Amino acid sequence: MRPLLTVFEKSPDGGQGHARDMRVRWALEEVGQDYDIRTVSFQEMKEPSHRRLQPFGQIPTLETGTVSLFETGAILLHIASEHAGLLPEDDRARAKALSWFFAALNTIEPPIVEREAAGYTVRDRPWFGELLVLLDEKVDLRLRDLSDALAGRDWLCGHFSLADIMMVTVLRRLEGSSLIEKHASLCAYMERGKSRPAYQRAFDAQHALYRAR
Ligand SMILES: N[C@@H](CCC(=O)N[C@@H](CS)C(=O)NCC(=O)O)C(=O)O
Repeated sequence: MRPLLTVFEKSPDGGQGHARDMRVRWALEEVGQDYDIRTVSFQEMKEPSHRRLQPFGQIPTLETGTVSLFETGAILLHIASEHAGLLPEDDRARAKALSWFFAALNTIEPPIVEREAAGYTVRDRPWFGELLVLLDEKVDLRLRDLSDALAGRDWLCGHFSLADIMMVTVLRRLEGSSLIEKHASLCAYMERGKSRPAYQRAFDAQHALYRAR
C-alpha cells in the first residue's frame, strides 16, 4: 500500500500550501515516496471515524498499511526513519537536526500560530491593537534569534534536513508580513526551501487539488 495522507477537502487558503499536509507532502517528495490522498470535509474531520485516526479532529494523518500516525512532527520523523536522506547519519549532526526540528515545532511555531489565531478570534475587541503589539514582539524575538543562528548558513544544520522542511513551512505562515520581510536572511532561507524541486512538486500537487474545486 502507498502511504495515505488525509488533507482538507477545501483548504481555507485555496491552495497556498499553508495547511500542514504540505510539510508531509514535501518530506515524501524529498525521499521519492509516492502517496495517495484522502480528502476530508470539516464535518468529516470531527466525526468518530476520523477521530480514530486524529483524536483532535484535524488533518493531516498518514496511514502506511503498517502504522497510522497523526501530528506532523511524528509523521515527518516516521518518514525520516523509513527513508535515508532527511536526517544525518552522524550522531552529532543528527542531534542538531533533531533539536532544530523540535525548535521549529515547539519554539517558533507557537507564537506565530498564537498571533494568527488572535486575528481570527479577537480582532473586533477594543484591546486587539495592544495585544497585537505584544504578539508581534514575541514572534520578532524568535525570528531575531533564528536569523542569528542561521547567519552564514544555507540550512539549519549545514546540509538540508527534516529540520528545514519543518522550519520553512512554519515560517511560510508569516509570508507577506513585515515581521518576516524585515529579516532578509530568513526570506532568502524560505526561498531556498521553496526552490527545491521536491517542494515544488508538493506545492503543485496540493495547489492542483484546490484549484480544481
Ligand atoms: N499539531 C498538529 C496541528 C494540526 C492542525 O492544526 N491541523 C489544521 C490544518 S493545518 C486543522 O486540521 N485545522 C482544523 C481544526 O483544527 O479544526 C500537527 O502538527 O499535525
